[in-house]
Amino acid sequence: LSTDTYVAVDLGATSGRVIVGRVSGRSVTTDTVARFPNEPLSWPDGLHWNLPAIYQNVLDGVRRAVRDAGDVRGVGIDSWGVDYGLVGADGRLIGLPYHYRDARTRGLADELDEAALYRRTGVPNQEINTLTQLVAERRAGALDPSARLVFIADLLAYLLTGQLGAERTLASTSQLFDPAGHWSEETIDAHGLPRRLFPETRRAGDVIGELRAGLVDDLGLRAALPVRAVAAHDTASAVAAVPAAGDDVAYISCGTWALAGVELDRPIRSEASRAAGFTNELGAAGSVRYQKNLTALWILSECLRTWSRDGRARDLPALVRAAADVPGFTGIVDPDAPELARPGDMPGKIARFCERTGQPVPATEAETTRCVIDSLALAFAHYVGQAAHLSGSRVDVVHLVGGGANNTLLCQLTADATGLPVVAGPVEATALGNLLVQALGAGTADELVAVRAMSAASSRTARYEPRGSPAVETARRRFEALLAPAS
Ligand code: LRH
Repeated sequence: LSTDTYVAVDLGATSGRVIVGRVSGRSVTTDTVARFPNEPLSWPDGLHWNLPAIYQNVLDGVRRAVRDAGDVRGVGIDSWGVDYGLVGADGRLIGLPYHYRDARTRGLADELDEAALYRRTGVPNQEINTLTQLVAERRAGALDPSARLVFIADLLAYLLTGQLGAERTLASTSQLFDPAGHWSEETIDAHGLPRRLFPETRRAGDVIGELRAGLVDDLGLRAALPVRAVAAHDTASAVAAVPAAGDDVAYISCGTWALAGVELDRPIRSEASRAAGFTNELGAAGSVRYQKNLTALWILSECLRTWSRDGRARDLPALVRAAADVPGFTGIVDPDAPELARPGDMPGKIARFCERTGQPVPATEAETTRCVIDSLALAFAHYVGQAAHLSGSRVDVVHLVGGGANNTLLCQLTADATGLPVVAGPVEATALGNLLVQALGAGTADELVAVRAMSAASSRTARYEPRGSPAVETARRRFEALLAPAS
């Protein structure tokens, strides 16, 4: 059997990686050739992405991939959603892309007409949305009328190939795209944005272009190398690689963020769905990812960042082990609370949340870690239940993919809280989805089934069975009560 080699560039909001995949017959083997932190820059005018560092890391990774793997068939790039760069009429990048946690959108999402936006785009208001960011820039007079908007993965593809475009799964995170498959012109017009800002869309599987001539030498390539569009939204790539055999599954893609939901044939734009905060984003083969976005492992990274200010580095796996040994379901928080989406003193914010809501306040690092993990498991159970209920879907098993699949405590508690088996893994679902979409196309549902089967055949998963207990039931009710005032 012949083996084809592809390179996946997977850019997450906390770290990036370059992974080589060798695809043969019914399986794929992967090799991570580069891993690098993605640290925002706090500049005088706000919080930005360090795009030059990302670009350099991507080039170094692709160079290493080509050196190690030899004959590479293509490169695919995926990234976190919502953020973008602006490219001027002369083709040059205008400034550095803003980070979605930059404060310029603070409070702004509340001013937008959510009911109308949800009907048009299937995406509820969030400060991080591309639309909110663009409205902030337009109001500040900072939007160049001749600019084009390019999402992060598409921006890297642009820097590598010179070709501009907007891959549809990424565009669907913006709150400017109709999940029927096109930009929402009404939304663009209603917010005073120029239509020319929005480039032509492309689909997973399309060839974007070949690497610029200048890079062919630099990367040690013998011939031109195609860059192919994948499901460029990292979550869409992860969902494409959920190793599910049947339809009755919910997914949780858990990393910096957690996205919990189900895949559907068409969007749900009902009032109840909007009130529950579900987004309708697109999947690799045009399906709808009906999901709730939650701040997730970032809450723990921020805790670690605060604790390690004493000069002693903390180790997350050790903290999770310690968390398993302290009593569970004491103080719990809503991971979707706005203050937990903002940087700075996370342990203090967690303590104040518990205090304000009349709960026991976690006192130690282990207790705070336990509080976060319990809260995530309860949130996952709540939103998996809501996704099933609002979409009328049956859910028999929950697939948890991404970095969270390494967290055994989180996986077991998610099984307990949902009352359903949890299949955890693959950890690198996003990169697998990226590689397999390049290899198999995945423009159709049949191809997507093949992608999932190959992912299942190629990855290690662990199964967690629910352990029914009255304590979980009580905690579930306490979690619902925490959400009640907001909804
Ligand atoms: C997860 C993710 C998520 C959101 C957020 C900004 O990495 O892509 O789906 O879009 O980042």
